[in-house]
Amino acid sequence: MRHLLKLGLVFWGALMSVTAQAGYAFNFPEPVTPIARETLHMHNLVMVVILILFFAVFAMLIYSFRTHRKDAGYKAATFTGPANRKQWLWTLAPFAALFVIDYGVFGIPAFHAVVLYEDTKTDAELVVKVTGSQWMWQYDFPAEGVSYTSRLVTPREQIDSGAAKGQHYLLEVDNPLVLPVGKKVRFITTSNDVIHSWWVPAFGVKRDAVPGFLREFWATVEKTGTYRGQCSELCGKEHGFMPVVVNVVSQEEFAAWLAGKKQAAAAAAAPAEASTPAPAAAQAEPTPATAKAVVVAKASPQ
Ligand SMILES: [Cu+2]
Repeated sequence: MRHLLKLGLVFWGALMSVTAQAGYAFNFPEPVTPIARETLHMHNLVMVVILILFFAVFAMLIYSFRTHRKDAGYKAATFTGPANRKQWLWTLAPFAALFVIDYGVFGIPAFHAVVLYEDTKTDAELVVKVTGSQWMWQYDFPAEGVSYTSRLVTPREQIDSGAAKGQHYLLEVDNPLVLPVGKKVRFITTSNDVIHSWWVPAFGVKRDAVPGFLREFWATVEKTGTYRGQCSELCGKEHGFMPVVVNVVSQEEFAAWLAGKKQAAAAAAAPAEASTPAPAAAQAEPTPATAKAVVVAKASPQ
């Protein structure tokens, strides 16, 4: 027993020193949306309750092993089911406790979190369509007529270990999604080819982008900043190369960015219209987007 205690103390000490050194490195990212906060709250609640149960059950087990030993003269009971009131109580009390914990302590907040997650429409101020493709994201602001793709920009040398890896290795894109702070954004997601999943851990939302279906989620980001995530549904050989980057900015900055995007879209459309009589010339000049796609395709390993 003394050895067991010593071993436990050593293990506990090691665990504490690791967590102390790492600070919050092992914790979840700071939640920045109501859903992320509620999810983290649920997780913490469940962890506390199951840890209490774990230690209580193990304490009882160890006590029973020690006290009811055969070499201590203990005789095993012969009954096979609850026979009197006391035994019925000991049988039903844990069942009742688990019932209350499952359906009350966990069930009510979990139900609330799910209802909150599904409420994509109430007071939504902006709609963003997110389309997954092998292997990039397309963002559309349908009401504003803005549409663009977002691709990985980490140089191939870093991926092939020919160069030192950058700070945001595999988590950097050419055109990040830009969102206004404090506004409820309704996301509609779908896919062009296989199932992808748009995931930003700090937002606490993740929903599969399924070809042929429109699925929804929402986020009200409460803090400006750059948030990074990844595709989280295995979608092919470059599944790990289609990150998500979201810049959350003030309402004014967002309006300015959106106006700039609209202007760029109008400018891109104008020469295309002018060159309609000569389509051969238009084909010969690749746009920056298609040129990049060719480079990416050539650089990817076979
Ligand atoms: Cu994907």
